[in-house]
Amino acid sequence: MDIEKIEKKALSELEKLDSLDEVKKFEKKYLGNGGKVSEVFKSISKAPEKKRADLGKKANSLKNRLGKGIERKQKELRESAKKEMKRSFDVTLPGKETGLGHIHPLTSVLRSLCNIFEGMGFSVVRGPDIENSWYNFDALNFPKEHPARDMQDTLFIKQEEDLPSEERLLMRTHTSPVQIRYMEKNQPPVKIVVPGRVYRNETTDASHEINFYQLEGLMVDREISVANFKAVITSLIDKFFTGDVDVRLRPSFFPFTEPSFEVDMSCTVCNQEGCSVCSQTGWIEVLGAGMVHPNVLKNSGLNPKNWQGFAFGMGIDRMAMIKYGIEDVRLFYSGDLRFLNQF
Ligand code: FA5
Repeated sequence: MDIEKIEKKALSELEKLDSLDEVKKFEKKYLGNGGKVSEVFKSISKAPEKKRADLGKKANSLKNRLGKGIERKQKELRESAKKEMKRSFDVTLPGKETGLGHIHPLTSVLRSLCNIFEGMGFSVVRGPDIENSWYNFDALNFPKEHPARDMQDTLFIKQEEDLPSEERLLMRTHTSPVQIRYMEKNQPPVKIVVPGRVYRNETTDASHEINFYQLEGLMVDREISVANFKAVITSLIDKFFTGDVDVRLRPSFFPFTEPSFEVDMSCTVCNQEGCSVCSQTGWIEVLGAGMVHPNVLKNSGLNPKNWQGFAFGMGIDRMAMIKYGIEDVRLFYSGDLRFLNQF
């Protein structure tokens, strides 16, 4: 075997390589197990005895020279890659700004309302978005024929089986079912707020969406009255709104409260001059409320002779609209960054 010839051929091959991957392959071909150099070593044993020492020296020097040649080539290729990088990067060019995400205005309103209630001793609890008719309607004292149960108002889930009406699944139309779920498992005194998304099958306009957010409130103890409700809501309004917002209470009706009322706040979009958000009235309805109906306490396993309380359901979107003077609730869900980036 002509070792010098092998070396000459190998070094000229190495010289032509122009990537680190190729150098790796070259190294395997010559210096790897079963490679050309190991063939040279194997051939020594077959040579005449007096030539073996000389061949051994030559084979070792071939191995060393190829090893050094490979190292030199790798260094050379790495340096030229670095030079190329420097040439193709202009470090003086201005950088591209990556847009930072931020909290959605509804999330931030919801969080700050929860914080205020927590400061007043309320706990924050949650319930499922998919409910059954028992928790959403029956347990809340809705009569069987109440129009809210209609397919036109409620989004029912398609189900294979023919289930009893209380077990029919639906997208919750309000956060009130969590009142029952909580009282079933927890004895009074109860002092909770429940943030969450609710769903309704209705026509949208400037102040109505088909899904929106509510914050349910429930306080049950031995002696709770409307005065406690008014104190809690007045304190919330003072803490949440920075500017002046007027509030009024109107008598209303909900099957799960008696007496019931609604709370309106002055329209900040038009300064009470009349606009599409307040339906030209100057007032925006923000929450429904009342004293918990005795049947609701019974359905939750509590004796209405021992316990009483107030409950309310606040429209988070409407609170956000009043706080920021937003003229259309649908903007919150539009995904329009020109709108969202203002917050
Ligand atoms: C209810 O949902 C009752 N569960 C509230 C309640 C709870 C009453 C506990 C008594 C005791 P109502 O449908 O009025 O009530 O909705 C409550 C609030 O949600 C409204 O005052 C309004 O602020 C908001 N809201 C109602 N419908 C929409 C809608 N389509 N889009 C945006 N906000 C809405």
